[in-house]
Amino acid sequence: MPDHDALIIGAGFAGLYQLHLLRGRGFDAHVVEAGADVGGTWYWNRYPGARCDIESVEYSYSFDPDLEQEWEWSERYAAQPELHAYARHVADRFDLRKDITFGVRITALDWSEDRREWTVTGDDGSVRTARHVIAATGCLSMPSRPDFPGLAEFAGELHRTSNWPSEDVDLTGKRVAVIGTGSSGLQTITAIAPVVGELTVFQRTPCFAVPAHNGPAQPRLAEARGRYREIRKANRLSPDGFQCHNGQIPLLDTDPAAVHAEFDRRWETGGLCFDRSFPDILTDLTANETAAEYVRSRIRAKVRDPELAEKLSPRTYPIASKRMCVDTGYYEVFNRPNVSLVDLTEQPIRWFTRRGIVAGDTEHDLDVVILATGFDAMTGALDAIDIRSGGRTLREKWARGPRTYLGLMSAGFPNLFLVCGPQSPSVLSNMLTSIEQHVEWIGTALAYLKDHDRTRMEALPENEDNWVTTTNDLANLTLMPRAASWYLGANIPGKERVFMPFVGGVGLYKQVSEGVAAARYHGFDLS
Ligand code: NA7
Repeated sequence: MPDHDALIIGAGFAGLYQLHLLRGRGFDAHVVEAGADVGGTWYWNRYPGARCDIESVEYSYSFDPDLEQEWEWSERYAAQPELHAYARHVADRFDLRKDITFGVRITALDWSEDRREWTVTGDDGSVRTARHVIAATGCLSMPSRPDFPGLAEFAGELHRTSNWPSEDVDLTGKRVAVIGTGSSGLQTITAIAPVVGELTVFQRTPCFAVPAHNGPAQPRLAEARGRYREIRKANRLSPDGFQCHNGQIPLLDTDPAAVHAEFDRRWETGGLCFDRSFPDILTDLTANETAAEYVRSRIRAKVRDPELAEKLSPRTYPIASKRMCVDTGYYEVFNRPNVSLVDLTEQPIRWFTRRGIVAGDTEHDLDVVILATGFDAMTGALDAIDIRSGGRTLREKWARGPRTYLGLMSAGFPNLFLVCGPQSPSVLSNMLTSIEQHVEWIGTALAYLKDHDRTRMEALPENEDNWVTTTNDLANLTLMPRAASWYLGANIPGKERVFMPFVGGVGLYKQVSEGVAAARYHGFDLS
């Protein structure tokens, strides 16, 4: 018999719940985690200002009503320390730590068809066997590593938002550069600008940021506690996995004054529901441009220098085709005398020196460089593991883009489950909603196998092909693939450009994936 019924890779929000759920159903499950503590994303990304862009009452577990009632969120949008504390609380409250090995990174998975088990190797040389492996490895967990010439020469401090030191980093009065203006860059820039001496922001592509209007979690938390079941159910059937009013009337059929009023209303409310104002924003370029121009007008109103405002205004991709950011005073930071912007489209980074960065013809003298350059999204963490089955690696199979059935399994790799894998809603949704749905789907599948005396489950190639085609076709109905985004791997040199998440929404996906399970796992081979 293998060492474990299920080995779970990762003790982030997905791995913790997967362990709790499988244990509760009588499985022997064990988690292996590379970090020194639980929390996943919220363990590693502890940079200044790190904060969730979904409200806490929705970015939280729904599986235990007592947990929902007892945990006190302090802010509408929780910051990293609070999210990490929440993960730690969950681990302790459900006594999960005793089944977690910390500080070991899984390097290889090898499937034995004879024994029907995976051999799982860690970077400490440890070897475990398991009937099933569940990759709760996260969608944004493998940092991208841009190859800046001379980076190793730089004599100052170098930090990455994706792996921020646990000890205090003192930036007071220093000359600091931030490279990258996605969510991590924005949050870092906003947090450190008042502290540092000089801040130079290196921007390759400006982002669209909508205001958070963050504040105390109450009274919304108390209101949510009174009707959590209703909220969670609605979230699971919604497009995005959180509460958004999805406008039904196309922007192009709406009077311009009413369009403006609706944008104003959403801007004042704050958060990511801005792009859900009208159903054609993500499908029609003219509608999209109207929304984009609204945000640009807001940027112009916030940034005093018109030239700078223009540089901060995205013009090269449709709004919401790259992940929008949720900010608290980001644009206003550029009115500070100690903050400057380097537009990399005009002055590309040429190389690092001992003293700083040469961009265009200018050398920027720096004490600290912060890389907020993003992730090898969705596939990076799996690609980093040597996953072998039947003489083939998953890396080889996915060389032309990831292929899965429902984002849950990949044909040829039996008993390997992915939590929020490519071709599932994952990063386009509230991750907590999607994580819970996947964890429960996987738990139910393992229970079904056990109850029916089966030891092997594999996605069938023809169903996988159909699902990959379906997800690509759906994406192509929208403007999403028009941006050079990490959704399609465009941020990683050499990565095949394939739109990876399922754009059909959480609710539709739930119906399909649970329908498949109800039809005795249609499209999977169980033996
Ligand atoms: P993102 O959103 O991928 O942002 C990374 C940023 O770094 C983005 O502005 C990139 O520009 C920039 N970047 C990446 N590589 C380079 C190089 N080589 N040179 C200059 N600039 C570069 O990652 P985040 O960590 O901010 O956010 C990830 C998600 O976490 C976010 O979407 C939320 O879901 C939470 P680009 O746009 O590629 O031109």
